Amino acid sequence: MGIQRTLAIIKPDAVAGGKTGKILAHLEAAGFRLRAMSMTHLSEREAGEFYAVHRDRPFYSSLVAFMSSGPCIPVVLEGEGAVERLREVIGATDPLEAAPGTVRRLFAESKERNAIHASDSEENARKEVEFFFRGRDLL
Ligand code: 3AN
Repeated sequence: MGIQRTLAIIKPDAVAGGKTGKILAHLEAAGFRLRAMSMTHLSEREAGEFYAVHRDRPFYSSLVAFMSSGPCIPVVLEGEGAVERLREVIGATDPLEAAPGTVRRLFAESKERNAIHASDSEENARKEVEFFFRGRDLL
């Protein structure tokens, strides 16, 4: 599988709840290396574009409102098989279903306000890294 890069976003619920440091520590302890990080407040248009694949889902407008409700922290993480590994480390979408010790089980409030996003494929990881970072911001 080799070394991969993937995108995580510490979502507005976790940033506002003062959980950023703990989540980053958790990711570093899980073996990921940080390659880029920023803090940004997505507009509704940007959040809608980022989640465009979910446009037809019933939770889309609520998700877009939540993701543009406050600052979030996109980070690029690198490591062996990083895409799949990060999905394991964050846990299931719903924190009630997420395995013990996963980021969502530890830090998420609900299925929507679920603390962290992670790319779900190598192709989406590339697109999502590009959405937030380019050029010299990516180390
Ligand atoms: P994941 O983030 O685990 O890949 P997706 O891609 O199915 O989950 O959903 C994207 C985001 O949409 C989730 N992170 C969550 O914030 C929100 N979401 C997913 N399903 C629901 C739902 N049934 N109700 C409310 N929000 C949801």
